[in-house]
Amino acid sequence: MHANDYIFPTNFKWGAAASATQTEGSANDENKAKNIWDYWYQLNPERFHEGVGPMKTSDFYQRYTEDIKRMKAIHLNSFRTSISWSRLLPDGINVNGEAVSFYQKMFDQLIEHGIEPIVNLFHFDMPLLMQEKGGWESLEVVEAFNYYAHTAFELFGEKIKRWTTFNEPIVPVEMGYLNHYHYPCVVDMKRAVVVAYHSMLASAKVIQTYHESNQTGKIGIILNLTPSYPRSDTKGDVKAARIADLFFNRSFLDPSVYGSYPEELTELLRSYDLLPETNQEDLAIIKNNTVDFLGVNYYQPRRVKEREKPYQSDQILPEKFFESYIWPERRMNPYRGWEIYEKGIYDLAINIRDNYGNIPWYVAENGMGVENEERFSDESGMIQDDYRIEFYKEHLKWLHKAIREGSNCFGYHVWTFMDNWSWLNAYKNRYGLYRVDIRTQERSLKKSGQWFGDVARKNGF
Ligand code: BGP
Repeated sequence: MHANDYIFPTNFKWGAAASATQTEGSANDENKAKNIWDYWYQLNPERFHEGVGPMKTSDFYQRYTEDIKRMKAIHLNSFRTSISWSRLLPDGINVNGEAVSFYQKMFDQLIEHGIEPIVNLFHFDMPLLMQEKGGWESLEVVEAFNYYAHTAFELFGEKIKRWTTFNEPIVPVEMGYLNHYHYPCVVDMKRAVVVAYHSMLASAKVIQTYHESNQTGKIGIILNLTPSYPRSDTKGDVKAARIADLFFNRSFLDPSVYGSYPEELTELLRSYDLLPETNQEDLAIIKNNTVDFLGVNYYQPRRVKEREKPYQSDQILPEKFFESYIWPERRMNPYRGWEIYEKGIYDLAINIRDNYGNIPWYVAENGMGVENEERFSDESGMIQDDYRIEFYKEHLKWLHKAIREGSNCFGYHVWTFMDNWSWLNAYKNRYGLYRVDIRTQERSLKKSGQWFGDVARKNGF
């Protein structure tokens, strides 16, 4: 081995991530009920980039057989996606046989090709029926989610050995209840806290259900951890970063791994009369049902400073306690407008190693979005995305260093396998290893796909 080789542990998972609503399409199938995205698109198509909604996406529901062959062609040994709750249980109770057969066949084909499916239960796609009952604000929905999870375990548990309860539970809280981006477009800290708490309760209940049934796999959660860096080491800046970390990371990380909330967070919420209603029984469920592993999505860090501008809102929102800050050495993704900071992946790995019991974890998403990516195609039509190769390579180097230093990371998943539809951004930011022509649905391998396939085959680079 050369000094510059980056070879990863044996059996390392090299994969890609996706989610049901962003790839399946066939959203209007008569057997599938609406989720909040289908519904919201009907109400406000103009909120979606270029008016493109979740109906068709990349048509994975129809084309999965070919797509799985494409995964195999680039040597992936893992694929993490989600099940659509509103497709599997359109009325919340009775299973949709067509959906069962789709998921069964898709999982079987993955396994036949040596690709492990890692299956997530909730990726932002609340069934409309459940939102009408109050979404995550409602304990009835928490129970309904547990029922859905139980059904999925019974149906697919023999094939699926790694499950996750949620993807990025902060997103529905932040986007849906703090800043008016996602449906139901509420700005209300008190309600946001309830949504966050109930998501954790729902996750713990599902973990309990899993562990108490005859399942033989593992179950975890996927969190988007944003390392929170202070502008300086002054007391004020450090505190600002600590509070941002409490809100955006630790309010999910601590209950997931330790079954309890950081005291400083609880105290802070209490002092503003924002604590949700809890009871001993539910807190015990959270305490006793922690995750077997973590999935971590990493895109960019959070940089903050002590608040300097007067705080305007009459509500107590997280921003009351810090302001974002532009690091002078910041490097931006020139094609999408997010900071690129590769070392962040190392810092979060070391944080998990040192502060979260070195729990097994994997990178569940890491990727570089690019607008108008067609401009980078060569004469043959192949996207020459050297910038993305560079992005992966630099992140993988830091990840490799963390693993060498004892981090218990078992896999790396790019976001995403093929260009897909993304919430309000629709097809604005392209991330795929494969390009998708959204008019013809034709897929073609990008240069980064070729490169990543090589890395997967050699278990490193
Ligand atoms: C993550 C989500 C994904 C995906 C990704 C890229 O937060 O888990 O679902 O959307 O972000 O986001 P975007 O397409 O908005 O750049």
